Amino acid sequence: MLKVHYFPPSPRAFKVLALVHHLEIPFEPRVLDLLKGEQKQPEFAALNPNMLMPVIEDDGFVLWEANAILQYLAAKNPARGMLPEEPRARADVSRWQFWDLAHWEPSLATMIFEHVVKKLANLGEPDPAKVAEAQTRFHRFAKVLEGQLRGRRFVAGDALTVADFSLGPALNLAVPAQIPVADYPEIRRWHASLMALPAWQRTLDLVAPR
Ligand SMILES: N[C@@H](CCC(=O)N[C@@H](CS)C(=O)NCC(=O)O)C(=O)O
Repeated sequence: MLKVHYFPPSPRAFKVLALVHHLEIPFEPRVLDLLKGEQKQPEFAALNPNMLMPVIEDDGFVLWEANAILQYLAAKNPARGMLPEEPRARADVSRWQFWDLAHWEPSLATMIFEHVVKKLANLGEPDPAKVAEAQTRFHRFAKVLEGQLRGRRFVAGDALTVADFSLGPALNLAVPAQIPVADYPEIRRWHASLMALPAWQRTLDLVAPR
């Protein structure tokens, strides 16, 4: 059975768990507590030498990097259409997943770290200079995503794809991470439609603090 190694509060973990739920893949949850340094244990470092989660194990095949995991799981379940087979449609989805890592995620990760992780891990107050820099970067790229979503239900068109599962999860933390989404009605509309997905709700339930 598919094993998913994850730290519940992480949006990168959410990407994988939400897709696993959406594709209705049975899985064995392997919770890893990053706050206790469990990612540095030799058994986990043997799976991912970067000592970062999420990681999956699929009958002996180990894969890390959340967006690569999304592509793999979607490709294994082609009937669900989460990663189109037509080359241009597929390239469009990949483009948004690469854009996620290069441009979208870094600013969001900084805001999440400064406002959420620091509180969780008792690492002190947010650094105003880092927050300001992340916000400037966020606004630059949020305008691009806002334009892309105008006239489209989802990022790559009217069908849900793994691009949505890459780009959406960090916005689940928009309120506590103080991500300035107020001026982006298309982004808010799109994220609300992701929140309404049964798979999104099941994942929120799974990762909720107990
Ligand atoms: N590019 C990787 C990033 C993975 C990553 O940075 N994971 C973080 C949590 S969100 C982690 O495991 N951190 C543990 C550490 O820094 O020790 C991916 O998308 O999977």
